[in-house]
Amino acid sequence: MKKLFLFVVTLVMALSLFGCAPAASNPAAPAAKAKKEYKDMTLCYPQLGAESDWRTANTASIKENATKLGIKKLVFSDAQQKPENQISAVRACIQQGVDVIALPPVVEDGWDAVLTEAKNAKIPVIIVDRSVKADPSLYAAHIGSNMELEGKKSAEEMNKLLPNGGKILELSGTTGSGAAVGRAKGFREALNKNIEIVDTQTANFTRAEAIPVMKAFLNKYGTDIDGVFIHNDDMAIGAIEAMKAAGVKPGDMKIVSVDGTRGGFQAMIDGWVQADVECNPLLGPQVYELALKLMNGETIEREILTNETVFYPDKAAELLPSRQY
Ligand code: GYE
Repeated sequence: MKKLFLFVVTLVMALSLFGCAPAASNPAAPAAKAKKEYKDMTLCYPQLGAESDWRTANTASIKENATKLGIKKLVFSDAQQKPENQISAVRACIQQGVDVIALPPVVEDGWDAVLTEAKNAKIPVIIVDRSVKADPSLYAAHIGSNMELEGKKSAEEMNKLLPNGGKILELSGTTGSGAAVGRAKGFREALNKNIEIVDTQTANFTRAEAIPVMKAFLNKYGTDIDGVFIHNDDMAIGAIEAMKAAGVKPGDMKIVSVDGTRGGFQAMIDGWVQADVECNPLLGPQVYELALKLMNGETIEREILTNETVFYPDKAAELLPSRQY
């Protein structure tokens, strides 16, 4: 009887000891959940195109940082500025079950359906660079520039360049893109009343398209134009080519451009561009940092705006060698 009692006591003690150990690593306990690291991350970046030097630098920043941080996989594609291609690329990423989608949307509209699909699949989406017009509950955050502010800064430069007013043209970015819409809006809001925008045309942010658009402008309005607001440096370079061909001299028409690429700096050095409003494409580090936070369910900021400045010809030669794009 005594032996049986001892046996039971020993058994109970052994069981309780045994039972204690696994309790510390109870899988239900939050402390036990391993934090995700960059090496666990598959990120989808359905790039919108390769239309400009800005875009090339943005792509490089995403690719280089994927390697530098050692993420598991980057699913990269190029939609060639076609919204339908970009939507298909997002859909393919949802099917692959990536951890996070970072989307630089070519245009603002048309995202609700595919963003809903991502949400249903529990894949967080970070909107990068340009904005979307979609229900904010459909994406986690936006990282990029304040395009309206860039437009406002551009107008302030044009106001300074044309203190007595004048006639100007606008070479716009892709129709319906957050960058073009925001820049056009901010520009109009801050432009002096004595400056008239006589015409506006898109050249889709490309050098190649800007040449015929500027040529047609010059044919139509002659050289009776005091300035041109150009939504990016690539289009400025194309427009300058058309101006040269038409006999326009640097400074005859004041040019305010956006981005601050090496090409834009060179155009300032050559006297063609009078002010270049910075737009920073090097968003890779911020994208991955935010994506990791989302994978770990951490609280995040919904709107992360890039700090940007304005560059002028007087410092262009000095700064050009240190420009990264
Ligand atoms: O200014 C332009 C590019 O969305 C901010 O897109 C970006 C714009 C940039 O093609 O060069």
